[in-house]
Amino acid sequence: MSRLVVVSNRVADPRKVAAGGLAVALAETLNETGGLWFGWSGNIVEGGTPGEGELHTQQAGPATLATVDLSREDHDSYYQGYSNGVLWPVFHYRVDLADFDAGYIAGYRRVNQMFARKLLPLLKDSDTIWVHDYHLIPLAAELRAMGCRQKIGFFLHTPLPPPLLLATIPQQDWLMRALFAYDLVGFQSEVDLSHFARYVETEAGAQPLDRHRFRAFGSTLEARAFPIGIDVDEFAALTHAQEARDTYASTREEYKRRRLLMGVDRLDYSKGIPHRVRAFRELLAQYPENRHSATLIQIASPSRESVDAYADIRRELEHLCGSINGDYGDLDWMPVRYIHRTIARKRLPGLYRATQVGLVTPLRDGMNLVAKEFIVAQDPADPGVLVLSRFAGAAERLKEALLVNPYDTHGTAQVIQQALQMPREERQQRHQKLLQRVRDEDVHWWRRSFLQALAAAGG
Ligand code: ADQ
Repeated sequence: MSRLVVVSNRVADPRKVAAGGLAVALAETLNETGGLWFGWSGNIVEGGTPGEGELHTQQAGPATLATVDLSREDHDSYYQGYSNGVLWPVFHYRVDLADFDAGYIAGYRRVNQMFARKLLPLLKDSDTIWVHDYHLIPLAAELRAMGCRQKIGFFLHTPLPPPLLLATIPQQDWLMRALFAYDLVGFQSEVDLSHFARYVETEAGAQPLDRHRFRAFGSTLEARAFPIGIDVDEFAALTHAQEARDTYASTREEYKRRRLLMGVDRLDYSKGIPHRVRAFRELLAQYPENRHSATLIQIASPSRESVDAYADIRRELEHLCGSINGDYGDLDWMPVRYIHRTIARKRLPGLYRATQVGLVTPLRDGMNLVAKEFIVAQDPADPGVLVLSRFAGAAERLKEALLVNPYDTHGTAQVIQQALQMPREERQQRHQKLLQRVRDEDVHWWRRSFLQALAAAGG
C-alpha cells in the first residue's frame, strides 16, 4: 500500500481518540502506511513574514506530523479572511455574509503556495496525497506547477452550492480550474456532485465523459459523492463507558419526568440554531401541553469568534433564549438551557441518550455528524427521535429521520410535536433502519471508498 499523505488546515495527533473527527478517520491508514499529516501548526507569528513559516515535524507513533506556522497577515487573509469570510459563507449559500472586496485572495494563494513548497521535499514518488477542505482547493495546482506527479485526491467537507451561487465568488473560475489538478474530487452528497457537474457544463463549457468523469481545462477529473460517517464502534463504546453512563444518569435525575430536546453544534450561522429555538417557542405556543414538561438543551461550542458574523449569531441566540425563558419560564421550569461551551466528547453520548428528540436542523451542512452520533447513542429498546433538516447532507441517506425545512418555523414545531408523540414501536423501527445505515456507511467505509477510488482514478 502506498504511503498516505494527508493535508488539511489543522493537524491532529491520530493517537488521541479524543481528537475525534478526521484523526479517528485517518489514523488506521496513517499508521499502517507510516503516513504523513501536513498542515498549519495553529501558531500565529506576530509580525512574521507573509508566505513564510517555520516547519515543525514530530513522530506520532508510526506516522509523522509536519506543521507550518502562519504569519499574522497570512492567518488573517488566508484563514480568517478568504477561507472563513468568503468560501465558508458562499459554500453554505450565505452570499450575504461574504466579504468579497477585502483582498483576502492574495493571502489564500500565498499560503497554498507556501504549503506546496514546504510539502514538496517531504514527498516520495509513490505517495498518495489526500487534501481536505475549502482552505486548500488550489494546493494540487500549486504542487503540479512544482513538478509533483503523485496521485492527489481532494475531499470537500462543506456543501458545494449551485453554479450561479459559486459565480458570486470573483475568483470562481480560478478555483474551479484548480480543482482539475486533482485526480479525484469527493463531495459529501449527490446534490453537491450534481452542482459540480452542472458547473462544469454551464460555466466551463465541458461535457462530462460519464456520470463521474469530467474533462475541462485540458485535464480529466473524476468526481463522486462519498458521504462521511463516524466511527460507530468507537462511539458505541463511549456510550457504554462510565463517563457517558454517569452523564446519562445525572441528566435524567436533573430533568426527572421532563422530556428533553437537544441541539449540539458549533456556534455557526449554518447550523440554524436561532431557527431551531424559534421552532421550540412555536411548539410551546401551539401545543401548551409541552409547557413545564419539555426542555430544550442547546449546547453550542464557541467557534471563529473574531469573525463578525459569529459574534452576531451569538448575540441573537442569547437574546432569543432569554426572551423565551422570560415569556414562558416559571419558578420550577426553564424552557431553554443554552450552554455556550464545548462538552467533553466522553459525556456527549450520555446526553444524547437522555434525549427524547434530537434536533439537527442546519440551514445547510455538508453532512452533520451529530445526527449520526445521536443515532448510535440511543437505547434501541426506547430510542429518541431524530428531527433532521432536509438541507443537511445527512438527510440524503437518513430517510427514516423526521425531515424538516428549518426555515418553516410552524412546520418544524409540528414535526417536533409528532416526534414527542411517536409511539415506541415506530421509534424502534425507524431507529433500527437508521442505525443500520450509519453502521454500513461508517468512517472506515468512507476512507476506504475514497482511497480505493483514488487508487483507481486517472490510471
Ligand atoms: P462541522 O461543521 O464542525 O464539520 P459536524 O459534522 O456536526 O460539523 O461535526 C461536529 C463535531 O463536533 C461532532 O463530532 C460533534 O459531536 C462535535 N461537537 C459539536 N458541538 C459540540 C459541543 N458543543 N461540544 C462538544 N462537541 C461538539 C464539517 C462540516 C460537516 C461535516 C464535517 C465532517 O461542516 O457538515 O459533517 O465537517 O465532514
